[in-house]
Amino acid sequence: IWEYAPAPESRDIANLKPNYRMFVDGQFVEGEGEPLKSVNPSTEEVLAEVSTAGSADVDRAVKAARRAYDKVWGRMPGAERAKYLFRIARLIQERGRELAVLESLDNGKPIKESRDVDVPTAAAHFFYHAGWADKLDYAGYGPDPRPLGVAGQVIPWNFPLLMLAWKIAPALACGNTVVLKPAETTPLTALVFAEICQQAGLPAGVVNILPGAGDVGSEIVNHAGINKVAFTGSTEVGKLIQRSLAGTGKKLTLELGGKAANIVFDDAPVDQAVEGIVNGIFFNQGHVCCAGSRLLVQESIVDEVMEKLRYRVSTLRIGDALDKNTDIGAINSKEQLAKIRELTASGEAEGADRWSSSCPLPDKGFFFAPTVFSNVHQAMRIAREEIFGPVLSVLTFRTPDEAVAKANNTPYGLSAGIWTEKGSRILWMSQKLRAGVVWANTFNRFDPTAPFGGYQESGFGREGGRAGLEAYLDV
Ligand code: TXE
Repeated sequence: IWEYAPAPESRDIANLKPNYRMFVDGQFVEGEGEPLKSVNPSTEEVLAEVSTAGSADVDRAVKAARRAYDKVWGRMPGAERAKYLFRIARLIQERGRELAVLESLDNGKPIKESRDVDVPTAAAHFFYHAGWADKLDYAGYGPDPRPLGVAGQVIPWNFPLLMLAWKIAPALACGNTVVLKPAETTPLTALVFAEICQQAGLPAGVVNILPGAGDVGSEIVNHAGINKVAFTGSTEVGKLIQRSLAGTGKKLTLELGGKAANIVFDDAPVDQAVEGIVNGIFFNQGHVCCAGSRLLVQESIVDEVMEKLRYRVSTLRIGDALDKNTDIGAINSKEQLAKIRELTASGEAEGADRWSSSCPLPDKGFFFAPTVFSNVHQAMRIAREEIFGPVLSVLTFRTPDEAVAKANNTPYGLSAGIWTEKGSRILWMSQKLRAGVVWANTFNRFDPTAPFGGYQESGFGREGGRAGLEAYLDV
């Protein structure tokens, strides 16, 4: 099944440079921190050295963002801001192939995903928010919206460019300026985005990009000059940030982990559901906060679903991210691979039945075969904890009430999926499920017009849609 002629995308398109510098006040500059090495997880080779920020750099960036806010961006008419956002959106499209190849090199995600999902959706976020910028000046929007000031934004490594777009586009549309830290394992597309800001003629200081590890993130969010913090990452760090901001008056939105239920009823078209299950958990190696990591199948069809699912998963191709045939790329880092191995070992130890695809794995790189656990109980760690990898836990249910109870039996609440032909059931379930987004007969659909965000320990605040703007406005 897996023999095919490799057709890799050329890495030359990424225009890789040996060194990348941080972006402060409209300039690329060396940081005072220890440079980090960004690694290609498909091959373990070092891609580039990246300078990182020290405390003085964070301070400089926040002050540059404040100046840009006070003197230019915060007082610019919305229609003018829109022009910059439209320009950025078009430049993301123009440089789309370069960004896609660079993203796949740095992150390990299959080129067909970075090309067809990450890059176009990032551009779509800028187009969408460009459309809002001038509407905010219109009295009909609502009670006198005002920007907040300087936003400190910290993003993870699973969708580096797309998470940047989710953060920067609404902030800029509303008239805020930004200091953003990309994740330490995936800083490269953020720095190409900084070039795009220069190309678009964005005034100096409106966007500042500071690579570095968690300590830099912590310095940014705790800097007194920051008015609003937006974080996407682990629940653990989200809670730390929430605690450290208590009493500061800073606005905060958190987009944290998840353990989504993907629920298949016995009236669902099984082949379509199987595609949705596969997409739900194996898209982006399962490095997705809203991944459908718990499959709940109605008991009467579990054998049929499992048979079709195993066959389908066994056809997925695992390999180099730049190979256009790759379905499942590399795990982003050695640390994440170790976490996935530890949690899957716990699943076996706790008595679940493990099945993994026998697709050969490349000799080098951080790879993990897609894995399905059956005979899973709700108390097991693999049913409760976010694995953030290509690992699915299958549970069963008999009635819709039982499905809701099991789906909601989690401290998280980011997303859920339902597969059924019954429209009334979709409406009923989507009211009962405690999740920020409920997909019906589809999964992992993202659109800038739709607010995205969690309940409970998945965080609070929304990104996208009108609700997403409100995170960057005072009214
Ligand atoms: O996350 P961290 P990690 C989950 C997923 C994964 C686990 C650990 O389960 O296995 O988290 O991943 C920055 N103050 N998610 O360790 O540490 C850090 O530098 C400020 C789900 O990579 O939360 C990076 O830029 N910032 C998630 C970002 O936070 C800090 C996506 C995320 O890293 C900081 C990623 C601090 N004290 C992981 N410490 C999702 N919701 O999609 C670290 N950072």
